[in-house]
Amino acid sequence: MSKIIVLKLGGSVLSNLHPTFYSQIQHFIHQGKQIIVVHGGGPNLTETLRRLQISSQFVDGRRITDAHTLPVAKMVLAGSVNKDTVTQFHLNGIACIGLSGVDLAILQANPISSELGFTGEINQVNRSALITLMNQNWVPIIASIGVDSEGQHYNINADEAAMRLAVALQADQLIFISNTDGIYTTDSHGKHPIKQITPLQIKQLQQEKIIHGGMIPKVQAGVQALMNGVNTIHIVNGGLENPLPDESQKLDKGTCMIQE
Ligand code: X2W
Repeated sequence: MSKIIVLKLGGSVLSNLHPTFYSQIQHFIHQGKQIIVVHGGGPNLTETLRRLQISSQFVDGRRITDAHTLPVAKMVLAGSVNKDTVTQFHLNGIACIGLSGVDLAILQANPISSELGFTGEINQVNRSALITLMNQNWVPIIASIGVDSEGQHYNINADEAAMRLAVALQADQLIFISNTDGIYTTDSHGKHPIKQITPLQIKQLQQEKIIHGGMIPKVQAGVQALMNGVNTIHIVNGGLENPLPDESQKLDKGTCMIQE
């Protein structure tokens, strides 16, 4: 079985990760596991665009990336967010290397539709580059910017990028780390987190609009990863103590597992 764990770090949780997150990663590395991080940065990007008076528009959780938005996406995601993330890992004693999907053409992409502009989807992953980096015991920390054969860059939803990497590497685990307790239903008694969910239940909750907005690419990516050979998929709250599931606590608080 593969010993690769792909972590997707949502932009909303980057500055809010529980300190035990880093000790868990160190523990995994000690156990001989190989870690790859894909990070988002959507909220930082939206805020920077707002300051530049460029509006943000989304279709089903994916940003429409026009010619004004693309250079800002590269600047924020591959620039400040990537470097800030690398620094946090470094300060917590984890050897890592910050890259975007453009470097070594790790994320090869094409446009999704004319409506979404320079928003891309990944059609190929440079696996051998990632394996070479991981064999150096470096954790690759990747910003979700892709490139095509003509050199055009694309903004890629980071949940989708993490899923593609996990599938390409046939990872053992794919863990989406955000600032919410996975998926939950709400009624007059409050919030009810869902601990385990199947692709069929996800479809139903999407139809009922209980799963909506930014959760859509996340659960779709989770289902696709599951269908394409990734062993376990989790959605966890990175602000909680020991947020990453290990063998004994796969269904703990703040954790949602997507299962067949
Ligand atoms: C995302 C990339 C960043 C991202 C965006 O522009 O916001 C698309 O939607 P979070 O923090 O994980 O949401 N790209 C195409 O996914 O960030």
